[in-house]
Amino acid sequence: MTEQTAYSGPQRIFSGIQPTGNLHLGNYLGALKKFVDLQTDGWDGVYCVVDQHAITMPYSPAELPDQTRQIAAAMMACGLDPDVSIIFVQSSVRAHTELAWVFNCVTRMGWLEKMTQFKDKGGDNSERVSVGLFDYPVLQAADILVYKATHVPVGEDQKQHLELSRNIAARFNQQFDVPGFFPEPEGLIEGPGARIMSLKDGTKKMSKSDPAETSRINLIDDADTIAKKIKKAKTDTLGDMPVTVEEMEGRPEVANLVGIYGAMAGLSDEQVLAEYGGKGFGTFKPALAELAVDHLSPITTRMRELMNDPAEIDAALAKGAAKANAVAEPIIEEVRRVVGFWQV
Ligand code: AQP
Repeated sequence: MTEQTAYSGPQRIFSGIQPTGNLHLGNYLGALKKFVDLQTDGWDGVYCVVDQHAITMPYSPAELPDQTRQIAAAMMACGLDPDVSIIFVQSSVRAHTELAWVFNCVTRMGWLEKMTQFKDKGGDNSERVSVGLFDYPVLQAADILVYKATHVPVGEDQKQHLELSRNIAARFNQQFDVPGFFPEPEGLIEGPGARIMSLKDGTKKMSKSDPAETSRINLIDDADTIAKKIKKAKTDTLGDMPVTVEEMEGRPEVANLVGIYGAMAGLSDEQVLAEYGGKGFGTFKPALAELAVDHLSPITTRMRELMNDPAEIDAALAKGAAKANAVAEPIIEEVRRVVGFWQV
């Protein structure tokens, strides 16, 4: 076996978002906002609406195209520029599923059996959920590696899946004796907004699939709705706002609201508490609502404009698919050769 050599190709970002419902503040702060910051910093970025992941759970085929458009609209409304970054839909680049099959034959069952998201989503019903849901992290590894992406901005919930992608890359390189062929992608997870929690339960992540609408702020909520949801957000009966970060310990709902404020204002928890520590929630919540509305309303407005002009979104996605295919095709071609597939 040849000695381990590290990947030495170009650095590239990949990240994806599922078209499975309304995007929320967690998706925005944990993912979309980071994408835009990275674009501003000059990173080469590939951003994907992962419709093939969306069909791993029950869904409506009739609604999927519009939901896909809505995620693309959100990406563009947040500031991703289709002329700078690659924005496209997963199913329009066939190389993702082709590489996923190769990775299925590299991945060990035991690795997937450890994935907590499958356990959470499958619940006690794991006998009845789709094989696709179980296999989802392998497709996710293919999504990233078919572009030889080196960095993946995601929320903390995706940490385990990213580790799996690293293991798959390393195993492929070793099994086929192609050191450094695939990079072992690194997460860009840390930072404010990595884990935004439900407004109703500070121990549960904010999620599209939570049946309680009041648990999340959606990117398409109007100003009134945002203010009402923040007003109703759960706090606790331990009195006013904590004065120090230590005092937030054991107050998950309050810590979440402070974190949301900080992530949007670009402030640390300490800085937020320096301003609001010791004050009542009657002061803090309206300030948070105002900040959220100021921050989100330009995005919401632009998203609505784009949704009213689907042709603009579709044209951007078509351009993105062509650019994504141009990157992925030579890589999948190399994979075909490495694994010994018949050359036509
Ligand atoms: N609560 C969160 N805090 C920070 N980041 C989050 N992300 C999701 N929830 C939070 C990040 O958003 C990106 C897109 O996620 P996704 O739509 O592909 O799937 P998800 O993580 O499964 O999102 P949801 O809302 O939790 O959907 P459901 O309810 O369908 O499972 C990812 O980078 C994710 O980390």
